[in-house]
Amino acid sequence: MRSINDISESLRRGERITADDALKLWREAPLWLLGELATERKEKMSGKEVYYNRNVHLEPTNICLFNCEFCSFRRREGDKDAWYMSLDDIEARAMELRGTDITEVHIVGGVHPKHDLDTYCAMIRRVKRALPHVTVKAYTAVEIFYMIRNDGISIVEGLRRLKEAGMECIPGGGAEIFDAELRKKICPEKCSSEEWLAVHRAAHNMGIPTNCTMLYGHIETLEQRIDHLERLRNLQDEAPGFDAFIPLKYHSRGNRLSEAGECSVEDDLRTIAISRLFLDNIPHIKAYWVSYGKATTEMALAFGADDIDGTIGDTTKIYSMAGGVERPTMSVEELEEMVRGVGFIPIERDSHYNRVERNSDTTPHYQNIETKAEKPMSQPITEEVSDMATKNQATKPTSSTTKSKPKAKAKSSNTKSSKAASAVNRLKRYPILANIVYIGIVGIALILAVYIGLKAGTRHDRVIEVPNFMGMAIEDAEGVARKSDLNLIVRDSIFDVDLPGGTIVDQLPKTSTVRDVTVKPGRKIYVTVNAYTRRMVEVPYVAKQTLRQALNQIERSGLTISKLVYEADMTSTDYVIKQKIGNKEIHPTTQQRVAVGTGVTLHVSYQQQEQYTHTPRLVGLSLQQAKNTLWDNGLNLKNVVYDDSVEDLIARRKARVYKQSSKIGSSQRRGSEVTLYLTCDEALADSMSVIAAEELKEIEKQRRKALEEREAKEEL
Ligand code: V47
Repeated sequence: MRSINDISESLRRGERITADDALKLWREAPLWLLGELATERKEKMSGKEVYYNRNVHLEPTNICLFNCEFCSFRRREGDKDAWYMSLDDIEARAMELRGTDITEVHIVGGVHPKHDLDTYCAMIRRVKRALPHVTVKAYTAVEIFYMIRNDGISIVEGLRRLKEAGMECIPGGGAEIFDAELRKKICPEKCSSEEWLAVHRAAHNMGIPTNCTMLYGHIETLEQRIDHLERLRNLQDEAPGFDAFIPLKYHSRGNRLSEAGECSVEDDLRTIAISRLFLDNIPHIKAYWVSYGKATTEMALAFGADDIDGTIGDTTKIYSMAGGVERPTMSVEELEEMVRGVGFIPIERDSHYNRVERNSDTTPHYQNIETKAEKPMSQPITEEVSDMATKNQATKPTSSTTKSKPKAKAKSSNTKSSKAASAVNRLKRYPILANIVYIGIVGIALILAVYIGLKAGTRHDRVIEVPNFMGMAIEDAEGVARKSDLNLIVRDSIFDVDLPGGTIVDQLPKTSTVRDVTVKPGRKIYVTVNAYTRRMVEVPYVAKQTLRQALNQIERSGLTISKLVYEADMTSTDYVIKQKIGNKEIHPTTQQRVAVGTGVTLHVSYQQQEQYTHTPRLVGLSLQQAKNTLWDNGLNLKNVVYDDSVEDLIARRKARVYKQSSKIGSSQRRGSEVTLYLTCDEALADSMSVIAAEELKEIEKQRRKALEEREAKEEL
């Protein structure tokens, strides 16, 4: 076994360490040495930069089939504090996020018994439909493995479908601890380690980047931690694709491992440092601030972490329910302050570690499109910043030796004037004051640089009001764009039978009735156009599936529902018995191509005792959302009535339901028809929507009460 000295020297030469070396370091190396070695390694890999992003989490449900010992998040169906978001809820949530500056939605939740691959794909599609330019980082390998196995398809095929739906990368959750014996104890129902690794291997081979995690600080041994890291390192050697490793500190409140307690901050810092040193092939180590809290996250940056995750906006409950940060949210300013305070350079990144640069006067989505492909720029390291880093690392006996060149350069420019040089020397005697002055200088220099850069890049500060292209023919719109010095890009096409081909149906940035939306000359305006000809698509065979699966498949293929015809059955409800296009029945062997938007009639089963369904809330939804919701609940659309505010065909696309013919929560025979009333009057739609939401809440309260009473009676 090598000595600590030998291992340190070997690390400094950039060599790989063994599992035994890592174990020795973990047990015996002084904390300051781990900090120094890990910081040196971090700086070799990512310089002085520390990354953060603007993100939210979406946790569609906490109802989970699995019952892991460490989990405080999981609930059973019917539990009082269980939650479940339907596809419409998810889309509505994503719609609320429109206009914010996030670049990533991280979707992860319980493994819900009724979710299949189609549901998971539909969730992503709904999010992408509302937020086309935001990256969806979705589903742990555990969720993915479950849905793929249930659908009886290969991992590659499952990932292909998720990718097609809009999944761009996979988060690192579900890895827990790979050791089979321990896994059996803490999460026996989850997929095995081999299966977890197989999902990530396949993703990497398909070019889908992923993250990886380790849940530590409960009942695992150090050997099991190292074994976990080694399996990750081996996979990364074999099939590179991990972007970041995230050590997840176990939190003990409200779960069945509580007795294990929580590990010390020293253990956290050792874990982060050893991860940085051992995982020499994984570019980033993330200190997830939601798990660590702000103080430990700051320290983690001096132990090799180069990422702190994002703004979050109080959107995840996994940690708060287990005793981590309550209502986790941080502004960009707070995140940046945290990084600067420890002497590093905060960099906003997208989900692929590209640097995001923002101009103050354009919409964020728009900027992201333009910056997405950019690679991270290496930032010159100023003397001020690197000095601050060394000063703040109080545990380090010697200062870092890296990046001496920029230091010398900065020094020579500082000594141009002898007065300035003596002022600098004087300042060096007062380190705190020096830091403040240095920060001031760096701040002013940055503001000046940004100002000068903006001036140079904005063609004499000219701004252009974005024209309203909606409803224009694409040829006319191109003329208008040219005259305005804008660049029109067709981003997508749809097919709407009611509209002439080539009509623009959507644009980004949009115009507004309440303020001028302006951009700089030459900017791209992304438009969606109504296609000239209908695309032909294969009719999928959806019989012998649940109604929900069939609806998802039909939506995915670009077709729509003509009607749901309910037929009595002895054994099942909401199963598709047969499907027709017009009068023609579709069989498994039928190969028929029809135009996009063609309606399919589904014959669906119901058992006598389940012949009634409840009318869902439709008020507040767009026509398409309302149709999907009706079908999902076994109902049909009768008529659509537009009020006077809906002036033309283009406006119809923006209209929302303000009234529904059947009362929310009322009992209806499956297959019944509902008429929808739509308006473009936002205030009307919003106020009716608020009333409808209240009504629904009241109905749900009453239902829960009735259920509890029934359960109480049954118990008696
Ligand atoms: O897999 C669950 C962990 C994970 C507890 O990829 C717990 O960027 C501590 O993976 N104490 C989900 N941890 C979260 C996750 C994640 C988070 C942030 C960023 C990324 C990324 C991924 O949370 C689970 C599990 O390992 N977890 N319960 C608990 N009581």
